[in-house]
This record gives sequence, C-alpha cells and structure tokens, in this order.
Amino acid sequence: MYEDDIAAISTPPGEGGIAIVRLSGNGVIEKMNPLFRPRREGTSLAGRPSHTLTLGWIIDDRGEIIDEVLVGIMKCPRSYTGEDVVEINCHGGSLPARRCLERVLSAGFRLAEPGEFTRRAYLNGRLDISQAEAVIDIIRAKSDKGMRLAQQQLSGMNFSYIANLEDGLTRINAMIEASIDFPDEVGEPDYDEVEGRLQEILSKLDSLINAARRAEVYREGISIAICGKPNVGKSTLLNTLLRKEKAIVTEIPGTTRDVIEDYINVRGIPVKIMDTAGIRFTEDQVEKIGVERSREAIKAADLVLFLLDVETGITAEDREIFSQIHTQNIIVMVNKEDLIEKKIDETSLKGMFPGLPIIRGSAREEIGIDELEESIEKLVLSGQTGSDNLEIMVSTRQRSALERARQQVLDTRDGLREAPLDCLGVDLGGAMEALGEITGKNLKEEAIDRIFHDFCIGK
Ligand SMILES: Nc1nc2c(ncn2[C@@H]2O[C@H](COP(=O)(O)OP(=O)(O)OP(=O)(O)O)[C@@H](O)[C@H]2O)c(=O)[nH]1
Ligand SMILES: [Mg+2]
Repeated sequence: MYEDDIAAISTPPGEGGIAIVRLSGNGVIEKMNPLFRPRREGTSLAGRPSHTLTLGWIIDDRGEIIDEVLVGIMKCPRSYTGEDVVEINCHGGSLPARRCLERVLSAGFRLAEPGEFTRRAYLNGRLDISQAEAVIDIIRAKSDKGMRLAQQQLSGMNFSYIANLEDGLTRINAMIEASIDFPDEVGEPDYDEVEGRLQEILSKLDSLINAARRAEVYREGISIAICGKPNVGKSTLLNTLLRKEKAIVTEIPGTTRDVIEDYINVRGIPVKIMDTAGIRFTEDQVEKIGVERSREAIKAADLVLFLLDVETGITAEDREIFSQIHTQNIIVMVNKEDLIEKKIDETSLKGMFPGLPIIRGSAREEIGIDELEESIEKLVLSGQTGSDNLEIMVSTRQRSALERARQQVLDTRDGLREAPLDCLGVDLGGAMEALGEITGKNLKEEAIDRIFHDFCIGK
C-alpha cells in the first residue's frame, strides 16, 4: 500500500545521551548502503541478521563522516511497522540527529507524518486500533497505574472483552433472523432467552463503561484546590502532600498571594494540586487579586479540599467561604488536630457538612494524610468502583462507542415483545457496528486520521 520510505527523529528534541533516527519502508536496509560505512569492512547491513546492531559511520555523498552511529535493523515483517525498519542511534543533541536525518532525506526518504510509523503498523495488521491508541496513552501516561492499564490494552486485553460481546450479539441476531427468515419452521424467538442474553450483555457493557470512567481518572488525572480562610494551614498541607517546601508558610495570615500548583500522585491517580490564597475581605491590592484567583481555581477544580482550623473553631468566615464552593466534590479537613485545645466537635461538623467526608488531622505533623488520600481516591472513583475489579484502558472515542452500543442493546431489550422483528435486528446491528468501531473494524478513514494525528512525529 505504501510505496515511499519514511524517516523521522524518534527521540525528543534537546540534549541527551543518544538520539534515534528511524526509517521504515520496503528495502530500506539496502537503501542504507550509500549512507552507511560499517566499521568492520566487508559487512553490509543487508547481509546482517535481523535485530542486530552494527557500528559504523553515516557518510555524506562525498564519503565524509557525518556521525559515528550504531545502526539497528529489523527486517519485514518482524518490526514495529511490519516493514523493514532501520534505527540509527547517533550522538545525542539535536545537531547530529538533524544532520543524519537530512542525509537520509537527501537520499530519497520522506519525512514521516505524526504517528505514521504506528499507522503503518496498524495498516499492516501489527496492531489493532485500540492498541494503537494505547501507544499514545503509554507515551502520555502520568502515573504507573495509567501506564499499566495502557500496557494491558496494548497487549490486546480489551480486544477479547469486545470480541466476547460481539459474539453474544451475533448469536442473538441469528435467533431473530431465523424467525424472520423461517417464520413457519422456527416460529417466534424464545423471548425469555433473548431477554436473558441481552441482560447479560448489558451488565457486561455497564461494567466496561464503569471501568472506562475509572480509567479516565487514571489517564487524565484530576485537579484539587485547597481552600479555606487565611492561616488554616493550606500551604502546609500542600507542602506535606508534595513532600517538599514549595509554598511559603508563616504564622501571618495572608501569606499566600497567588495560586501555587504542582503535581502529585495519589494512589496512582495523577493530581494537579493547587494551594490558594486564603479567602478574606482585604484592601490590599495584591492580596485582592490573589483572592480572586483563588475563587477561579476553586471553580475550575474537580475536587475541593476545604480546610478548617481546630484552634479557631468554625467561624463566620468559614461559613462564608464554604457557601462559595459550588462543586459536590468536597472533602472537609479539620486541621491542627495536634493542638490540645479543640474548638470543633463532631456534632457541629455533622450539622454543617451533612454527607461530606470529614478528615481530622494535622498538615504539619502529618496526621490523617493517609486517610485524606483514601478519601480522595474514593470520591473521584465513586459510583465507578465495580465489584468486578475490571481494569481496562479505554479512550474517549471508545467509551462513546461503548455507550452507543449500550443504548442500542437497551432499545432492543425494551422493544423485545412489541417491536417488529426487523426493527430489533436494526438495533442489534447498530450495537454490533458500535462495538466494531472499538477494534477498528468499522472505523472510517477520517476517524483513523484523527487518531494518528494525536501522535508525535517519529512514533
Ligand atoms: N499546630 C499546627 N500548626 C499548623 C498546622 N498546619 C499549619 N500550621 C501553622 O499555621 C500557620 C499558617 O500555615 P499556612 O500553611 O501558611 O496557612 P495558609 O492557610 O496557607 O495561610 P495563608 O497563605 O495566609 O492563607 C503556620 O504557622 C503553620 O506552621 C498543623 O497541622 N498544626
Ligand atoms: Mg498559604
């Protein structure tokens, strides 16, 4: 299908130990001959076994050395793309890699488009589309867990779940079609059985969709804003969670003037955590802007950590700030529990924050931090934690296909004894088509283009 040979720098720009220029196409190993002089005379790249490295030099058209390199070859079809692949390991830094690439391009190679190597792998049947998407997820993974889920997808785990569902739908479809085609011999389908099977598929789809939502949290991460009145210990909590002294902490109210953000990993969930300026009425110009920014951060956050100070008790200021938080995802933390004097009791807490998770602890003495992390995990995965423990990585595109499939299966079930048999067949067909999009069987060209455009050049 592809006639031309492609090349790109596959390592990120900037200085590094080595950089890799990757080539793919049919016969590209032979095409290296004029470009590469092996250290040991008499060896030709094409004569070397697949999956070996050869030391030598990339040379220009006058035989001058461009860089000393190690060249890896992978012969078709046992390569990433399924074509002949050459990987030139040159010296790190952008100049050697660029000069090697220019040399290759001058010899007739074309610069690869973003994701073109992976696209060729897909077109040559080395990967299905969900595996190709997993490759992007691995590149972008922000946590170990996100990466592990993507690895599973790459190894084709999702595929078998989907194939299993498709199989179930095909069987139901066959039962319905038999009744349409041979009404006299077969009669009506056994509605109870069809209903039972549809129900089974629905619950499998439900747990897949739930797992997809969970995976989204692990893949995309969440943002958390720490808020509360001045001096409750917001910056101290940020520093404790980050395990470094990022934000300035003093006993002076109004220390933090701006939103300070950083990234942490809470039980495998990538979290952007934001420390905000304590919200209060102020005449100070700088603090005023800080307070305004705090409000915006709180509005934008997926989850708000609302801090109280056990030493001051719950004050009018606390109530005022709390009334400005509009998300449902709130965790209340009573801070400074290490102090002897406690002015916040259980009853007033429960009365003021019914139904919200409440943690008692100390940001400074690191008490209750485990509990806080557990609470964060629970809250962001709430309603999505399945007892089935199904763990999969699903892209947004795949999730929308799953949801469409679920709707069509629901329609089939609801219309079961009333709708004409042909209509049931149409709904089932729609469900099967949606599932086919997940594995790429029914994907349109534009959709495929969109997927690969998310890749970087050289992948
Ligand atoms: N005893 C005790 N003191 C704490 C604790 N957490 C914070 N503090 C103290 O409370 C004071 C204020 O802490 P910060 O973290 O600066 O408070 P903040 O909420 O960021 O304050 P602003 O930036 O002014 O809004 C400091 O003196 C901290 O040492 C705690 O858990 N226990
Ligand atoms: Mg602060």
